[in-house]
Amino acid sequence: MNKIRVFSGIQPSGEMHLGNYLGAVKQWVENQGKEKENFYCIVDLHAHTILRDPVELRDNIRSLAAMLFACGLSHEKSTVFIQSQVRAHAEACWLLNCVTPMGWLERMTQFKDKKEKLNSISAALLDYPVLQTGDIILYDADEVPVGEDQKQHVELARDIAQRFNNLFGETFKLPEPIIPTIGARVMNLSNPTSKMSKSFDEDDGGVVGLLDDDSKIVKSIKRAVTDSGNDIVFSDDPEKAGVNNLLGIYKVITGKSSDDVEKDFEGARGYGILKEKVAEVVLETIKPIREKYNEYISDKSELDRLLDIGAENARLISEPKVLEMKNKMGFI
Ligand code: AQP
Repeated sequence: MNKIRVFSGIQPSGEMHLGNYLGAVKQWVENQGKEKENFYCIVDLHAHTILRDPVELRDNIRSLAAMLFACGLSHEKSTVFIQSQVRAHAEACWLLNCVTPMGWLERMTQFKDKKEKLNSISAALLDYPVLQTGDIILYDADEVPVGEDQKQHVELARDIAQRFNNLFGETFKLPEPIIPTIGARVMNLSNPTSKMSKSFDEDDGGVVGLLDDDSKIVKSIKRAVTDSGNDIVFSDDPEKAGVNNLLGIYKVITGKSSDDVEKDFEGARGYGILKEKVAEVVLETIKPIREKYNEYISDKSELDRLLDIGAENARLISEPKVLEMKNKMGFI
């Protein structure tokens, strides 16, 4: 029986944060223990949808690669590679552009959100989900483990794949988004109604970077916005979004049930103890990752060697697929 194939990606658009880790990368590492074929991609072409400084981008790409290996991805259990080193991705994007109606892209929530926050936007920002569709369907991925913010894009990838199949004959599998039940949306600590994000942190304290030092992390968690009450319970009340976020982080890291999490804080007065405990488990999680990161980042040639192995594997699958697309579309 064929193994389930998994594809997911992450942008080198800044330092990896707790949201990326708990919402996505933690699952990727866990997938390696299952009978699955895993492809994890550093989507650097996506990162340039918002113009990047070349020196910074290059550093970010290697730093993210070191971070992914430090989190536990293994070049033996997963294909870990850089998107721009596998040409089929950019080529598939053009071919898929030709079958994607403009209206499908204009209604993407992430495009609308980013458009609001930026002074000028590129055509590539609108096209981001088409490039992402190519990333996924070139590998005939069955599963795409992502945070909740990416669900709409994976659903669009299904629609585009289906449209291509209808127009040119059965070519692609239709992928499924796999969203974790907890940790799927880690919110900004200073603004708990917005998701934690690499590129947008208005007050510079709402995002926990995996490379932040301990004192910065403790300070950010202590300053996390909460409400004026003192009940430490999960709640849908928008007023309690901050407390809910802290409890969610604690829950996904400890692996406890919601009831057990609430029991840990029974009888506590005020949110000080919650913040203290959350800081404690976050630091415990991040410390070993940071130590391994320092090892990977200090050996550039070894890091590049691991990434070359990944790119080679990725080409073996994606190049024949893009040729199949071109043949079916009538190119010679
Ligand atoms: N706050 C979050 N909570 C849970 N999961 C999250 N992810 C991102 N933010 C959160 C998940 O991380 C994976 C990689 O994300 P990405 O780098 O491809 O892009 P993104 O979703 O746009 O993440 P950022 O951090 O907000 O980056 P920028 O600011 O550059 O756009 C995805 O699976 C995502 O769901």
